Amino acid sequence: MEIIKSIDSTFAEDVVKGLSSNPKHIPSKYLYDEKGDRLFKAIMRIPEYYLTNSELEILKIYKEEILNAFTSTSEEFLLVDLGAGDGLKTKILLDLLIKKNIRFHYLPVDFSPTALEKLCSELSYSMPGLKVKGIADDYYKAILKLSKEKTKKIYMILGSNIGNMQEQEINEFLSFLGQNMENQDKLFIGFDLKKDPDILLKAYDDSQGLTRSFNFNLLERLNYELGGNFNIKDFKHFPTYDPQTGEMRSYLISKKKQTIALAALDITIEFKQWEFIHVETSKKFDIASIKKLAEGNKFKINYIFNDSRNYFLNTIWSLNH
Ligand code: AVJ
Repeated sequence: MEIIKSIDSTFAEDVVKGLSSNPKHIPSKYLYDEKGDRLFKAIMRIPEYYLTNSELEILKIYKEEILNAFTSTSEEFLLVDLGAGDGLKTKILLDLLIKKNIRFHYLPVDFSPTALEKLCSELSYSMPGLKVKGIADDYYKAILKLSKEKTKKIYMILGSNIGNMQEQEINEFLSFLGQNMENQDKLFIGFDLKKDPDILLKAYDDSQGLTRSFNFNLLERLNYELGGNFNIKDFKHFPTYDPQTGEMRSYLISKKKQTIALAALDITIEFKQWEFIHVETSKKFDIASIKKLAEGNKFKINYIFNDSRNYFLNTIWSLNH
């Protein structure tokens, strides 16, 4: 097992920047510390968080077609899993690749080194023949590093992870990826679709309260890692859906006027009553917006796969020049 780690300690900087902005916000990647990883794993397994089952259905039904679309030769490739998490969905493809004796290396990329370590050691145990190398980094740095390798690459972004970015960031990211891809490379990318807001709101405010704990864990992390004195009872978890932009957004709203100290950074943060921290955006898409993203960033869509409820799409892209 091999894990390449290169994470700089920008957490404190990003927190200070985000909490001194108006509106206050914290990048959602910081939701995933050890407890956050555990909670997200649990969220992925509840039916109200429908995304997992929809994407699993697509992968199970179309795995052969998907692999055929990745490559038509016996040439070795790198399967780069951006935001691999616990690999629940990827394992369906890995199983089939191994069964078909296809030559490839699996490169899970995840911002969370703990999630990555768990995934890599679990895989080296359950799939002993698999060549796996974890990359604990953000997407940009990982792509830049990998662009220097000549081997064909299949980039995967599952789970609608791309929806965590704002529209402009998505475009910046896709254009960056395109510039660092070769004609033979492919992008396998999943999109959560716009749907009944009641379904969306339940997915981001589940009846077991797991999503609530997941979001509140960010305040606990600030307390634990930066000496904060947030009292969770003084905040309210509030998810909301905007049907126009397709953005599902989660806020932590201060129920009262209060001053929070972050002792490790020697700063205080003022909250007015009902002032909020924006902690996550999970954008929802439709076919037209997905086509626009592809075309606007010099990609073409080769394949589109959907689940039976039409909740989710997985698509395969290549460069369009
Ligand atoms: C892992 C980013 C796809 O936005 O749906 C789940 C994270 N947040 N429940 C999402 C998440 C709240 C998830 N992604």
